[in-house]
Amino acid sequence: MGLKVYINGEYFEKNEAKVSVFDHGLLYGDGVFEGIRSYARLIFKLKEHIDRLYESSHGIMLNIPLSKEDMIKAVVETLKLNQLDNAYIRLIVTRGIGDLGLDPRKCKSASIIIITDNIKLYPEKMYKEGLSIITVPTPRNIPEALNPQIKSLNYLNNILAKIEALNCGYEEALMFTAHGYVAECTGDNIFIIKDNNLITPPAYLGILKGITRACVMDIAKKIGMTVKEEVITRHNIFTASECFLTGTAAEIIPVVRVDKRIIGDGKPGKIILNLMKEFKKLTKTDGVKY
Ligand code: PXG
Repeated sequence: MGLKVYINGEYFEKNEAKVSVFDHGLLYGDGVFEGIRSYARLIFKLKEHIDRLYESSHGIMLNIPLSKEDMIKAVVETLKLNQLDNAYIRLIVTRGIGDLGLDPRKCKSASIIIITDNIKLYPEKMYKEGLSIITVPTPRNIPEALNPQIKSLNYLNNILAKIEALNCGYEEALMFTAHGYVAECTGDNIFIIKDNNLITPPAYLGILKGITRACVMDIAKKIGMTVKEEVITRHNIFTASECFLTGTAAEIIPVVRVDKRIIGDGKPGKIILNLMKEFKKLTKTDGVKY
């Protein structure tokens, strides 16, 4: 028996799980999503992800036809059905089926999709040795036009940046704001460490307010670091003692080279390793059981 996918209250086999070509999620990227993880049958930061999903949908005036409680129940039920212990959960809400025009009023009801699958872990080498990343020319979307705080289905901005990195032989791209400040990577937030300070760009610059980002900031405070949300430049990254990325899929991943410049001593630093250890502990104890 294969994995089942939830679509609007019904379950479909993976191969049969399909959406209409008239769905505005496909036609226009008109929708929102979340990527969530579970660890040993504990859904990590589920409430935070659900809250962000509803904030994103509110941001695009998309009404989700399920209460948050029912959405949580649907996620839990899908995980149970698929008997996944460690899962990657993709929650998608699209504007739904409409006609070929932009008009969202033609879409009578939102479509809700819950995909749960086995998590594909990044190679262990990346965590042990650290990542080499490259800055790219495509700036992050300006928040006045399409705010990156909305986790929308329109990810072309990030995909273009990813392509630029891949074209240069790098797996990850560091993006700037239109004004040239450090923003984030294509699917991860960025942090630097300088002395006992943990510094990350503020959300108002136009980045996704990552849930792993918030979690790492909490851990850092608990271990006595000073946590700052500050505008940072490329220079600040080059002169940092440690640098890392955070995201639901990647968790905490050290960065040891940016634009071929070595950060710190070129190896995952002591503080990062400690944050990774504390984060791992949290994923084992914190979460909604199913
Ligand atoms: N920034 C962006 C632009 C993201 O899309 C994050 C930061 C990290 O946020 P969380 O809440 O996960 O700590 C994300 C999350 C992937 C993938 O395949 C990653 C995300 C979305 C879709 C795919 O790596 N991002």
